[in-house]
Amino acid sequence: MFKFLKEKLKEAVSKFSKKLEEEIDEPEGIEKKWKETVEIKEAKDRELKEQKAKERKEFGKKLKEKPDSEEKEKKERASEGKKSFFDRIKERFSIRTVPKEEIEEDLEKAKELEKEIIEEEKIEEDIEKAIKDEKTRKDKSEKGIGKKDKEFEEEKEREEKREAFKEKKSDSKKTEKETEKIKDSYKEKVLEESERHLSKEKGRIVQEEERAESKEEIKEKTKEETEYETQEEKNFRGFGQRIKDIFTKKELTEQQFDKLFWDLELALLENNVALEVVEKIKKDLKRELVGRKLLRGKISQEVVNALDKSIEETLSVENFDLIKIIKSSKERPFVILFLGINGSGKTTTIAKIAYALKNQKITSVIAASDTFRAAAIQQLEHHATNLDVKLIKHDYGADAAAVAYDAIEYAKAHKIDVVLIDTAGRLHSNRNLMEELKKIARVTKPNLKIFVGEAITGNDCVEQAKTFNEEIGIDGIILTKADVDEKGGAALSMSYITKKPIIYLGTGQNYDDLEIFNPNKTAESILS
Ligand SMILES: Nc1nc2c(ncn2[C@@H]2O[C@H](COP(=O)(O)OP(=O)(O)O)[C@@H](O)[C@H]2O)c(=O)[nH]1
Ligand SMILES: [Mg+2]
Repeated sequence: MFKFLKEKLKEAVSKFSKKLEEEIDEPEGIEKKWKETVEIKEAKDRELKEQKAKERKEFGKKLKEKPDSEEKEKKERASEGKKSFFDRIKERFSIRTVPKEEIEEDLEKAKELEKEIIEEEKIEEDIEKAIKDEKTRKDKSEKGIGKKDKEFEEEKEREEKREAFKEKKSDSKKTEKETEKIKDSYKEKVLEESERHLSKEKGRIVQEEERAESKEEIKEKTKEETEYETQEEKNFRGFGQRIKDIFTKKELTEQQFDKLFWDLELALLENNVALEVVEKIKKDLKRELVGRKLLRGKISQEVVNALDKSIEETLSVENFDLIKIIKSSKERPFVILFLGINGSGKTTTIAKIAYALKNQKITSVIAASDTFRAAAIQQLEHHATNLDVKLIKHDYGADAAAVAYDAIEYAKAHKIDVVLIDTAGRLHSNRNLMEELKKIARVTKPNLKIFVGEAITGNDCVEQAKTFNEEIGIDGIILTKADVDEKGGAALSMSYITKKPIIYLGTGQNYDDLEIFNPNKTAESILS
């Protein structure tokens, strides 16, 4: 069952999905547009990267201008700050710029100078002493003349000493001047160095200020750039998504859908799916697919999902389990009337049900109400004997309703649970036979009226069920010959059109070839 429908549907769905994709996708166009978009984005990225790299390089260069031991110097500056500026300069100068030898030389000179000054003081002392001595001598000579020559010689000697001292003193003055000169140049050097240091320091401060400013500038710029970047990114993403949406998620119009649905429609019709059901499926798919943004590559799945849902709906008429209903019913005997055209499988199906009831320990009696054909009675007799089930029969041509009535009476008398009434097949267009069926129904007041139809007749079967339902009223359907029906359209359409459940599927000519019909499983098996 459903073999052809399944194959055809699969084929049609894939064809339909492919066409849908083509219709809404225009692959080349998208690819080209998408490529262009990506190229623009890549170029923009590159430009931004280069700009960033340049900024980084400049920033790095500026940073490099900083002294290596910036921290150390800062600390030094802090401690130095406590000292006076000039002292600091002097200290730096003496430490850093005057060579050791020069200082030692200066010290040596200063020592010599000191020595000379001490000596000079000593000579001055001597002179003062000599002057004093002279005075004393003069006083003495006034007192005594004999010592005159000796004193004269002494005087001469002193005179010589004085001259030598004078010479030495001028020498010493010369040295003093030189020292002064050295001292001056020393002072000059200090001043010069301090000046230089001062300007250097000033320069460094200016530089540092500049650096801080540029740092701030770069920081500001980077921030700006990042902000710009994010906005740019956002814009691009929005743009990209929009493009993608336009080309991969396109809405399918109703006209497009109608044009494309044709393959699917044909597949359904060819497989005996009733026109009404085809229309319903079309409507469902349209609702699911038209006007919705469909995603590229997911169309086939969306179509399958929509079809699956529609088919499940088509089959979803409240189902019932015959055996359970009989078991739970207090009505005894429980009367079931079987209806359907000639050769649909009523007699065979009745035998199958009697067998199933027997297996459930439910007793039954069969009413041979098909008095229209002689062979029908014999056929039932054969089954009844096989199954060891009571058969109530009248002669060929007898009143069908009377046979059914007898069967019910028999069941009542023998406490038999179920009465199964076979009827003569008749075309649904045959008025007289329909009237006879109505009479049987009136007389027997069946608990259930079951339509038996051949699955393979497809739409005909659906039409018959419709008519029987309208004329007599049916409670459920048994579809026979499902084992030879490869299309499955009737099974799909029957319940949707009659609003009656399919109770069983006849799947062969043996007594146990009767399957409970499961709508969900069927929907699954059609689309799996
Ligand atoms: N393959 C197959 N044949 C069936 C099935 N049910 C009935 N038949 C055959 O269909 C023919 C007609 O069946 P019958 O019960 O006489 O139909 P009736 O005229 O409605 O009583 C018989 O040859 C049956 O064996 C079924 O489920 N599968
Ligand atoms: Mg029959």
